[in-house]
Amino acid sequence: MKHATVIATYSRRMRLSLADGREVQARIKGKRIKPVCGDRVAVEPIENEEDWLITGIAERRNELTRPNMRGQIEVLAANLDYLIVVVAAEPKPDWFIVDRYLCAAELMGVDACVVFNKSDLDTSAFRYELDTYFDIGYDVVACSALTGEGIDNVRKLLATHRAIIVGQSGVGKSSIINTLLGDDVQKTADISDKSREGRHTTVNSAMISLPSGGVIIDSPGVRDYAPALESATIASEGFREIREAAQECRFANCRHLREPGCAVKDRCESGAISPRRYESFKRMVNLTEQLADGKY
Ligand SMILES: Nc1nc2c(ncn2[C@@H]2O[C@H](COP(=O)(O)OP(=O)(O)O)[C@@H](O)[C@H]2O)c(=O)[nH]1
Ligand SMILES: [Mg+2]
Ligand SMILES: [Zn+2]
Repeated sequence: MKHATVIATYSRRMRLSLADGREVQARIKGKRIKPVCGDRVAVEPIENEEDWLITGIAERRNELTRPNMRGQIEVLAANLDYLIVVVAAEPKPDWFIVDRYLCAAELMGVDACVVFNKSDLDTSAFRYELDTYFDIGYDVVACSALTGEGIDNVRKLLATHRAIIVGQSGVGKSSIINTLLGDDVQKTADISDKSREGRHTTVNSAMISLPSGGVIIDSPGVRDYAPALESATIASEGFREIREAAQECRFANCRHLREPGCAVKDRCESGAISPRRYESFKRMVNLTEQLADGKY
């Protein structure tokens, strides 16, 4: 038995990188296991075929998840150590989606940054929100995949990481990856968003090694991402500044909604916590409660 890393997924077929560096195609044994990009898998060759067979998945260090329409948890990628949320002036940023990705990163225990792409466009309207993320302690990098401005900073952030790049469709994720790859490397296969229309969608994602170091996973745009949380009470763990303030709430089981002596609410009122981030937190709590009730 050999081990391999899943580097691309196309429905039930996968592309693997074997320990010796060879890349091969593979099928999956049975219907029970669902490998994703970043997984370490056990594989064996299939006689008289070029395909290999995936027989098992090694325990995951972490997984990026989301609930699907049928109330099940879908895993988008595994074994990551960094998350890059890309936003841009166009399409118009949805900061609530940014917060939900950052929430997912916190709960996975991985660091994250916000990359503001298309810095060649007018970005003045977005300065305020970007500063909010910087103040909370996230890396914030402005860049343009078009002009190359700031791309070196993205390169530096990535150099030592196995990162997933996420964000609304059209913000420039694939363009950033292609710019990082440079001219001499084959351009990445376009990750299709089209299959997103149906309910029984297949996630097609790909893991790309960067010449400057690091590995990045590109995944299709998810229109309205939310992480799958075990319970609404852990939502506060996904918001750094709320998690920190919560230590000073009067009640240990404070939900930071209407309880007296809530340090989170106090800091919202004083402006130390962004009201929009707090709103994000409340939405995350509501969404998780709706999911638990099967109402999503
Ligand atoms: N003006 C500008 N356009 C960009 C930039 N980066 C990407 N784009 C354009 O934005 C569109 C979406 O880019 P793409 O990389 O496919 O986005 P993805 O869906 O996030 O992978 C394309 O038309 C790109 O040419 C940039 O830095 N500046
Ligand atoms: Mg793309
Ligand atoms: Zn509280």
